[in-house]
Amino acid sequence: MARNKIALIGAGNIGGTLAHLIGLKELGDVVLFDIFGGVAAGKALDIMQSGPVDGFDANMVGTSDYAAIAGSDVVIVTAGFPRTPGMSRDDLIGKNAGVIAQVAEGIRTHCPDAFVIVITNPLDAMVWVMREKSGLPHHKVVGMAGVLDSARFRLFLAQEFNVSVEDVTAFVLGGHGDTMVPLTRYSTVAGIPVPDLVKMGWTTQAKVDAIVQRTANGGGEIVKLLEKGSAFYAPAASAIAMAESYLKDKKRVLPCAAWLTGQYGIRDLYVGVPVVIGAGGVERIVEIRLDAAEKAAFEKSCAAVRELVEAAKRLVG
Ligand code: PYR
Repeated sequence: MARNKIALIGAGNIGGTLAHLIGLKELGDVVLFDIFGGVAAGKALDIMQSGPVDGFDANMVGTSDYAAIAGSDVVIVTAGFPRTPGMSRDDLIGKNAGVIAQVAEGIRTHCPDAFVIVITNPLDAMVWVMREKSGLPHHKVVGMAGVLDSARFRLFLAQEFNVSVEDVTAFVLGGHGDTMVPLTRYSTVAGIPVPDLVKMGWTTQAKVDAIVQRTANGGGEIVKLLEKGSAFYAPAASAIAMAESYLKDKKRVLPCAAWLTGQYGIRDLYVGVPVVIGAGGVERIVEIRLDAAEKAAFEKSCAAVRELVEAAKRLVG
């Protein structure tokens, strides 16, 4: 059986980490694309040379020629500019909308059957640009944000409760921005919802509120620390979880920016919700019941995403 082919558009920090994880997990062969073809080729060769040590077989090439992504099963897009301290993700729209439109053209031409995962910010609006300009079906184009945001939420909860991250599940809905909605009611330690843990005296509501706030600022906290660039290890790991679920038809339930057609009362918008990812792409949108406050927060987040999509339309529409 031939190996899967995975194209990574952008050979920066996330692109390189993605390629390394793909090797370590033996998910397939990699084409690392970047306008700086030498950087892409250098990283591809370097990572491939770690194969004999780590015990993986993968062919990895770097290129600045879109033709090399032909026939890819999965494309993960990180091309574009990252934030610098003081910037919000939304501030990137002017720079990144045009970049994503160009990448979408390359995907439309060379691998229109791929499953496409967008990581570039501002995330939800960039997924919209990718879908519009690539012409791929909506269920084959998604955004990586919810897995990352809930990983951050899980970590902070695990630290607060002094338990393994493995036993913490967490749920984050909405856009990948300041308005994201971490849902404590659907976040658990070994199945026990966080509000019950507050009642059990494991923590206080004030501490949970602070964790929710830290989760929403999770990307910004790292941008401030790095001073140059934004997070890359956790974003790459999150996108790999999505790619693996697609390639292995695992049907994992993962929060992703997915196209809503009336679910949650929202129509024609890419925004973060739980979905099932399998060989069919986004196979199902999971619609959970929200209380009035959660619904209001989700709708506020959707309104913020819609504004960004309108701005993207003016730029590349
Ligand atoms: C984040 O760290 O949240 C990004 O969006 C990269």
